Amino acid sequence: KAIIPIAICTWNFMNATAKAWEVLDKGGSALDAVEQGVMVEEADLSNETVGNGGRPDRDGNVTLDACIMDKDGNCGAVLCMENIEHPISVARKVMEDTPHVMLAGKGAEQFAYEKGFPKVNLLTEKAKKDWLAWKETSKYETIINIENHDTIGMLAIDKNGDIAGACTTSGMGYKMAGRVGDSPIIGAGLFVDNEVGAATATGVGEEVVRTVGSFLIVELMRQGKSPQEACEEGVKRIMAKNKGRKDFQIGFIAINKKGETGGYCVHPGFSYRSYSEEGHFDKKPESFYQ
Ligand code: SD4
Repeated sequence: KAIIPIAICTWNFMNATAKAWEVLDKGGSALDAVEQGVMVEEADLSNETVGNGGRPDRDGNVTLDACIMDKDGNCGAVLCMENIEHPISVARKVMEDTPHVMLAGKGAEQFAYEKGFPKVNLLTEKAKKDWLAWKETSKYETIINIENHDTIGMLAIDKNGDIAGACTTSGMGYKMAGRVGDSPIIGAGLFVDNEVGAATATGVGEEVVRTVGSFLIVELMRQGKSPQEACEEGVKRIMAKNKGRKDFQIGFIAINKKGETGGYCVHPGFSYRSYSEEGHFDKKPESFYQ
C-alpha cells in the first residue's frame, strides 16, 4: 500500500527513522528528514560503522564518506574525511554552499571547519582496542555482514510528495588508507530522481560501484519495475558479474513516487526499517542466497 510521507533506511536503525518521521510528520522536507535521521547514527558511539565511533582504516584513522541528494537533483558529498562527527551535514553544505559536488580528505575537513563544524576525535577507545587486536593478525578480506548494523542509507518522501536521500558510513572496517566505497558516490551508494523514486545501498561498496547500483535501480523503476523488482534486478546484475562468489553482502532498498518500497540482498541477515502512518516496521527482504 502506498503511504506518504514515509522514511526508510538500511538496517534496523530505528532511532534514525523515528527522527526522520518526526521531521516529516511536522511537515518538514524530505531533505531535512534524511539529514536529521542519519545524524542520529553518526553521533551514536555504539554504532561502529557510521560516523563517530566508526572502525578506523588499517592505519588507525577513522575516515568518513557521505552524500546527500535532493528533489531537484542537487547533490553533495564528502569522501575520506577525518575528525568531523557529521559528514552528512558537511555534504549538505557542499551541495548548498559550493559550486562543487564532492570534496575529499583534507579539503573537505578544512571546508567543514570553515563552516563551523567542531574538530572531534572519532576513534573511541573500544574501536582502537579492536583495531590493535586486528593488527596482530592483519587479515584483509571482505567478510559477510553478520552484525545487524552497518552503513545507513535513508530515503524519504515528504508531505509534498518530494523525495530526498542520504547515505553515510565509516566504510569498510580496516580498509586501505584512502579507500572510498560506494556510499559517497552519487549513483552508486545513493540516487534520487524526484520523478521516479530513489535507491540506496549497503555492503561491499566496490561491487555497488561496478554496477552503479542505485542509479540502475532508479532507472529500472523508471522502466516500470516496482521498487522490489528493481532491487532484485540490481543484486542479480552484481551476482552475474561474480558467478559463484559468496564472500560478500550487499543490500539495496528503494522507494517509488507512490511511497511503495522494496529491498533485496545477497545473503540473509539484511533488513530495512520503514516508518509511515502505517507504523514502524523492521522489514526482512528476501535474499539471492538462502
Ligand atoms: C562501503 N558500503 O564503504 C560501504 C560500507 C558498508 O558493509 O556498507 N559495509 O563499502
